Order: sequence, then structure tokens, then C-alpha cells
Amino acid sequence: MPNPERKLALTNLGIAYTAFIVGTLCGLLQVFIRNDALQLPAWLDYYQILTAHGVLLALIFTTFFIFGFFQSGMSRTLGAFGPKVVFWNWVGLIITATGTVMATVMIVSGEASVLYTFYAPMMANGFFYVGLALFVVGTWVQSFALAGHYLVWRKENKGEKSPLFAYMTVATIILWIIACLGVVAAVLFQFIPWAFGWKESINVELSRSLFWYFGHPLVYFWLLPAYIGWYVIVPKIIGGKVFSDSLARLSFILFILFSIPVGFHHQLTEPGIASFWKFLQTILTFMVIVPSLMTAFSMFAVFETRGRELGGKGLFGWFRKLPWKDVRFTSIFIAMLFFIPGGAGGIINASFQMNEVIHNTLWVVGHFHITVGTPVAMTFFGITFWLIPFLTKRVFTKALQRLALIQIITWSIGMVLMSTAQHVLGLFGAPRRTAYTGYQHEDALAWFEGIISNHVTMAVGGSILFLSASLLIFIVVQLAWFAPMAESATQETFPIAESDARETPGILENWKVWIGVALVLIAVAYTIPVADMIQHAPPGSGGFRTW
Ligand code: HEM
Ligand SMILES: [Cu+2]
Repeated sequence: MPNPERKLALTNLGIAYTAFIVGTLCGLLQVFIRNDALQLPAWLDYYQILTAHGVLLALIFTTFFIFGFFQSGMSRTLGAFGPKVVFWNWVGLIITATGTVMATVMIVSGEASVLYTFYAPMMANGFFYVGLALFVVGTWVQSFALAGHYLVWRKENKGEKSPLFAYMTVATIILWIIACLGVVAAVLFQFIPWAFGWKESINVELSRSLFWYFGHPLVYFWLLPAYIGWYVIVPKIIGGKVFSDSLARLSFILFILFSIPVGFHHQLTEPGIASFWKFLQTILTFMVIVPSLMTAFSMFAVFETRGRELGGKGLFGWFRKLPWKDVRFTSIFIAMLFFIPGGAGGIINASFQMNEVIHNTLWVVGHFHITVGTPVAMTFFGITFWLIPFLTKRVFTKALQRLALIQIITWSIGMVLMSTAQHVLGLFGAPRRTAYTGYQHEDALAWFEGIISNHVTMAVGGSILFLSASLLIFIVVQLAWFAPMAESATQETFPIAESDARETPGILENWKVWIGVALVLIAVAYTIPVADMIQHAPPGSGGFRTW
């Protein structure tokens, strides 16, 4: 791979892992503060740390990692970038980084403790929102640069289907751009004028709905790149092939269609949205189970086929034949296992009535640590183990591989402890996003008398997690600067599985059709309720600083 792409991708990954270590340190502080084991100095606030944790991990770590992964994969599968593609990727990266710095400075200086969902009427310093806007615009520029590279390839290869990696990248980019329209509208037309004092009040309901129009597909923006790892990378690592090219492409299309018109499932307890629209969006939410199970099915089909090729006999003999010692595979396999309870929990969250039980409790925190915090994050770790050495032309040595295995195992143990405790505490009723847990009340104190739900489990889990995160950073630094140089850097160390696209229907790559269908679904799910929110808007709210 040419050096410009290597530099681009490494810069993105470097920023991602810087955000990662600071973000996980905040996580460590949180578990101790919540348990009253740590008192913060007067100049530091729990909600400031929690905002940093959410923004650094859920927005910054994920996004920078994803673009680094996309840039390297697009160059690997479609060929070297032209000078324009390289230039615009840099422009986008610099804008994204500028936005990141701006938002981070605001959080650190205590001007924006509004949590990563920045719900109105809490009001941060206007420059926090400007930072967010720049962040999104920068990702768009990088997205358009990658889409441009893809379009050039298609022009030069008329009639051919694009490589699966590139196809999936374009699908993810389309999802991201459509999703961001909501948050960009809210930030530009509502938050910025309001925070700078040009407008006195904000339509709270509308701002939250625009946020969640973005916030739900955001989780698919994290998940789809992980799925690229599952569909395209893992089969090659274990020596197999993509199970079905058309199934893989169809599942990505379905994710675009069913992940956007569903944001109301985060607002089920909010007044001001008629239950009919909540119900409609709940049904659309459940449609996403279809491509999710398609993904699970095809992954296990790949595993079983390969295990049998390697001589596995009987019902489960193939399972033992899989290359468990290869941490590039084991990491992602464990990530998939975490997604089973993660996905099941998601169905509970999205269910109209059951949401009532878990809404805003620690259950939700338990949920997203076994969805984005492990299946997505650990897939990214697994990709990091070969991607950084590929980019730096170094060797992922045996010693580092052993450390990586320890890292994966400790992350899993820490997460099982922390997330199970959070799920259980949430069922008892413990709220999320609070700096304290006891409320000086015996009922609340009784939550912590269980084996899992005591004060210690979450803190022990969180501490193991932070140790694991530090170990990961040690491995990343070794792979970036200190591991021995490879004698010959081959494309092979960037695993891309063979995928037979001959039978794949051409319509799956007709983006106009799918963007059209997505927009129709969005219009059906949102037009009337959003028009309602604007037409029958209450007086609106001024800004509040709750910290
Ligand atoms: C060392 C590892 C980690 C620890 C100890 C940790 C701990 C926590 C805790 C205790 C909370 C809940 C705080 C509260 O509601 O009061 C939380 C929230 C959160 N965590 Fe983590 N976490 C870790 C890693 C991650 C990772 C890797 C991600 C995502 C990639 C993540 C994403 C989030 C998000 C989005 C929130 C919600 C923030 C909010 O409510 O505004 N965490 N974390
Ligand atoms: Cu959602």
C-alpha cells in the first residue's frame, strides 16, 4: 500500500487510541465515584468526566478508527488513491480533528458538561456545538473523498461488481451521511443560535427528536465497520471464504433501510409524540432483527464449513478445529458472543412496555457496554492487531500475540463483571448518569446487597477493564514504533476473504434505488410527528447550566 494512505490511516488510528485511553480512564474514575470510593477535587465534576467518557469513546474513538480502517481497506481493495483523494481525505481529517479539539477543550474547561447526547435545555458554551458541527462536516469530507475513489473505480470497471469491502464501506458512508442530516440541522439551526444568544429559546422536543434521528443510526455507523471485519476479514483469517456475497450485501442494504426511521424508540417515555408514531417506529426497529440474524447465520456457516474442512466430525467437532490460538480470530469471536446478550437486551429496550422498566436505569449502561463497548470495540482491537503492523511494516511478534490474548481475556472478564452488575442494578431501579448511588435511603442501599449487584463488582470490573485498556495501548505503541520491521511487507497481511459476486443481483449496487427507499421510509416515519412538533410547539425553553 502506498505511503500516503498509510500515513492517513495511522493518523486516524493514533487519534482514536489517544481518545481511547483518556476515555477509559474517565470510565475508571466513574466506577469509583459512583461507589463513594473517590471524592473529586472541587474543580472537577462527575458530569464533566461522564461527558468526556461518552464523547471520547462513543464518538471520537469509534469515528477516527472507522475512517482509518476504511482508508486502508479502500486502498487495499480498489487500488492506490489518486492525489485528489489523498488531499480531500486530509482536509476532512483536519476538520474532524479541529472539531474534536474544540469540543474537548470545552468539556475540559467545564463549559460543556451536557453529556454526549447534549440534551436541551441544558446549554453548553456555543463553541462546543461549533466543534460538533466541524466534527461532522470533516467526516463528510472524508466520506466524499472515499466515495470519489469508489466512483472512479466503477467508471474504470464498468459492469463489474465492486469488491465487498468497498461496497460495505459505501453503504456505511451512505447511512452516516443521511443520519447526520438530523444532528446537523439541530446543531446549526437550533443549538448554535440559542447558545450564542441570537435566539432566546429552543424547541426541546424537536431537538431531541433530531438528535435521535441521528443517534440510532449512529450505533449502526459503529456496528457496520465491525461487520465488515466479520464478513470480509474473519473468513480469510480462518482460511475460509465469504459465505454468500449477495446475502452480505443484502444485509447491509437492510441496515440502511431499518436503522434510520426508528429514533423514537429512544423517546418512548417522552410526552409530545403520539403513541401511534412511537409504535410504528418500534415495529421498524424490530425489522433490524432480520439482517442481524442473517449476519449471525452466515458467520456460523463460515465457521462450521471451515471447521469441517479441517476435519471436524460430528455435531460440534468443527468447533474445536477453529484457530483459537490466533488472537485476530479469537478476539472477534468473543466479540460476537457478547453480541448475543447485547442484541437480546436491545429487543427488550425497544419493546414499548418493557422499556418502561429499564428506561434511564443502569441496565442501559450495561447494555451499551456489551454492544458498542465490547462487540464493536473488541472487533476494532482484533483489527488493530494486524492493521497497525501492516501499516507500519512491522511484525506482530509471538510475545505481542500472547499479550494481546491476555488483553482480550481481561477485557472480557472485566466487562462480564461490570455489565452484569449494571444490568442487575438497573432492574432493581438504580438510575444511570448519577454521581452517587445510595440516595441515603434504605431501599436504594438494599440494591447493593446481592452477590452480583454489590458495590464491589462494578468497581472490580471497571478496574480490570482499565488495566486491559492500558495493556492494549502498550501493544499499540509497540506495533507502531518498536516491534521489529517485517522483512517483506505483503498485501497478504491485510486479510480480505474471497467473495464470489458473479451471481449477485446488480440491483444491490444501484444506490439510487436504496437511498430512495430509505428516504421514503424516513418520510413515512417522521413527517407528520415532526410537523406536529413544529406547528404545535410549546413556548420553548431558555438554557440551563445544571453543573
Ligand atoms: C475501562 C472501560 C470502561 C469503564 C470502566 C466504563 C464505565 C462506565 C460507567 C460506570 C458508565 C456509567 C456512568 C453513569 O451512568 O453514571 C459509563 C457510561 C458510558 N460508557 Fe463506559 N466504560 C468503559 C468503556 C467504554 C467503552 C469502550 C465505550 C464505547 C466504545 C463506552 C461507552 C460509554 C457510553 C456511551 C456511556 C454513556 C455516557 C452517558 O450516559 O452520557 N464505555 N461507562
Ligand atoms: Cu436505538
